[in-house]
Amino acid sequence: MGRQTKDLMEPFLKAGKGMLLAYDQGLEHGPSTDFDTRNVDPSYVVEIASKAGFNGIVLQKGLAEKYYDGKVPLIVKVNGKTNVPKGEPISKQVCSVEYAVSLQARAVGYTIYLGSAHEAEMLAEFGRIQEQAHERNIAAIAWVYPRGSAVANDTSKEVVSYAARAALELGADAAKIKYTGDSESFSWAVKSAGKTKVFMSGGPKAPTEAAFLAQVRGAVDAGATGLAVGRNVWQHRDPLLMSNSLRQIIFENKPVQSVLASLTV
Ligand code: FBP
Repeated sequence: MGRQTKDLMEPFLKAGKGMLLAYDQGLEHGPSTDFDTRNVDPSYVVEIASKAGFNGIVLQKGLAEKYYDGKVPLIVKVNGKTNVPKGEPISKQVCSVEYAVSLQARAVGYTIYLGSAHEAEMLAEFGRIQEQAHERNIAAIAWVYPRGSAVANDTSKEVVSYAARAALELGADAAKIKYTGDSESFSWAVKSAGKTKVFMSGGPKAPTEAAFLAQVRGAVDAGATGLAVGRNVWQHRDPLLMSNSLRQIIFENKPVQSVLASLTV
């Protein structure tokens, strides 16, 4: 029996599954890349989280300070970067675990660019943050995104499963990883993550609703705990309807076809 007996992801789960709403893209990509006049307003997205039944919301500390309404459990991203610098990616700590806790965070989130020339710095920083989070009884969630000139294909089975395993080895309670493109290969990533819970990362808005729902279905079939999604929800013409479809797959185990039918009515 290991030292960790309590499931720190419990606040973010319902019957073992979870759906998290990510809204840190304003820092990561800039407002002109991802936002329109509706979703540029943080209140719009914060409201989606509770109205659409999300199990958690991911915010940087600035948004958490000014917009978090306490209605769904909070994950504060404690590192971040803009996309202005080019070259090997690095994302450093911008918020302490202590400060995240003071904002009511039940988990902290940290991005590791696996394969970057700066990987070692992020691994060391996450190591410290994970210990501080566990000392305060909150979860440490790792976004593990293979990236940099050493990474040829960031969605291959080998690379994504390495990301998942790295999260387990580093003590993350949950890993947010990219979909590999099919359920069978994603199931190897889920197995590689062991007791670390796997959340599929949403990615840019998919070309069709059917395409995105099929990815989510594939991830759930592979044993993922759920989904951490941003753009495919708050860029959707009707975010509540889209979230309802996602809930049907994640919590009710419905097939894509029946979910699609309710999405197009
Ligand atoms: P999306 O569902 O919009 O992809 O959000 C998930 C996320 O991990 C965000 O938390 C983060 O801002 C973004 O993706 C990072 O995207 P990228 O891989 O383009 O840097």
